[in-house]
Amino acid sequence: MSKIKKILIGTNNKGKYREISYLLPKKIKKFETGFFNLSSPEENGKSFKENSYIKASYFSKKTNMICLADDSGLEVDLLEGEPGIYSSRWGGKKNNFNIAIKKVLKKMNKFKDNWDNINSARFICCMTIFWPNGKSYSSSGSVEGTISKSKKGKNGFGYDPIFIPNGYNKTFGEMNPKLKMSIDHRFKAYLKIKKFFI
Ligand code: ITT
Repeated sequence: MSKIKKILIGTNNKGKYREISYLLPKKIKKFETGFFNLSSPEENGKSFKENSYIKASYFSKKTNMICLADDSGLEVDLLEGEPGIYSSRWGGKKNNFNIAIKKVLKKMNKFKDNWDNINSARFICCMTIFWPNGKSYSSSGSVEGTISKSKKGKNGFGYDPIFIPNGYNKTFGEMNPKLKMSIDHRFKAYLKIKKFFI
């Protein structure tokens, strides 16, 4: 199997792009969707896996490059798994995370009495690599944690300021980004596809 030497990172989310590029070996040549002026396809899949496949195949077919796409999100047990695959949409058309975070905290506050009892949540990530010959490979990873009662920290992106991974007392937003990227859902999904690169 020949190793991948250059890849299109199929995301229009800057935070994700930064983290995926950090995970990939330095010597791999990385391309952004912006380089090809591509906007995202409609994500009408029913799972993280389906949506990551939709993105990876779409961007690969548009560019004839091997593409790595990620579909990810936050599942909160008290909210019966919401926002889940709609994590990005909770931020509205402009993907505003202050709005998305407020929505989570507001919904959780409705169940205030249960928050401490049922405070479990997880980030999930599914990555798909799609090759121009139609071959694809998907992997997923997750990280368990709890939801902080208020926003903390300015690092990372998305829901990072309210997610406290199990075993730590800081949110991903407060944590050193390198530490986050060595324990999170994206890192765990990446470990299973690493073999295609090194
Ligand atoms: P692309 O589809 O262009 O990749 P997107 O932001 O729309 O960008 P998703 O549909 O996969 O991507 O939505 C994932 C959302 O889940 C993302 O916008 C964040 O709100 C959240 N999320 C995923 N991983 C996260 C992480 O590591 N830290 C914080 N929030 C994360």
